[in-house]
Amino acid sequence: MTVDSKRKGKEAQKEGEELGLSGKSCSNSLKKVLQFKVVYWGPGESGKTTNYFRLREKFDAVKLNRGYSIETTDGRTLWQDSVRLSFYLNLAKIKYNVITQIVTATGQERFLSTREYVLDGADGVVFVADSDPEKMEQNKRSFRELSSFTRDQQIPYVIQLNKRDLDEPISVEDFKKELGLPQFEAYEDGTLVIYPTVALEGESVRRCFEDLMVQVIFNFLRGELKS
Ligand SMILES: Nc1nc2c(ncn2[C@@H]2O[C@H](COP(=O)(O)OP(=O)(O)O)[C@@H](O)[C@H]2O)c(=O)[nH]1
Ligand SMILES: [Mg+2]
Repeated sequence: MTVDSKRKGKEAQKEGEELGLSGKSCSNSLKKVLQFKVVYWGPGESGKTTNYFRLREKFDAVKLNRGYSIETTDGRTLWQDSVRLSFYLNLAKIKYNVITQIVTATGQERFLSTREYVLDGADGVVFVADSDPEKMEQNKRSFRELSSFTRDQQIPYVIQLNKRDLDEPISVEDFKKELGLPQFEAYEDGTLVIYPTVALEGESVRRCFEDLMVQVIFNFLRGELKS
């Protein structure tokens, strides 16, 4: 599960621009297996389960399990969705098999304790917010909750502003103001401050996931270098 030498880790950072995620299976050059857990977090009905279904389709060729989802009688997620995706990563001439378990938490108030549990051992988080202006309070509450659970852990995360196809979505500018995020578009490393998506159509779902995975993987490699 680990990257073996510091030398390789350093090269990996230097040659970060060569990094590429691929769903394609590969040959005998496979060297390492990395395992991660990614949580989709956000208020109820923001599109977390939809994200997960779309990802499952996009990585269909290499998915390891079918994923499961338990719903309440009104069709909402009761416990959590889970799927494992397997893909390959080329980094500094090393081929990694990255296996990622993806879980989504229920947004329903009465299951608060299960939401906290879902974050246990998370290597990365995608916060899925709703573009419906009427859902802003819920977005903010859920974001605060996430921050309070992850405050001391420095888990990499990305923020997705979903349902951009709504008739009158909140403007990106207002959304950023409400959440206290910077108004510029991207950070220095190229990741976006927010990822506008239409999960229903799978739009930008994969890019958002991949940008998070790059952070997750580098975070892991940095940890390896220190130890
Ligand atoms: N218009 C629109 N509806 C969406 C989008 N993504 C999800 N939905 C709908 O929002 C509802 C809640 O989605 P779901 O994925 O179950 O939300 P969850 O509670 O966060 O898991 C469903 O009816 C979805 O079809 C989107 O991008 N646009
Ligand atoms: Mg759900």
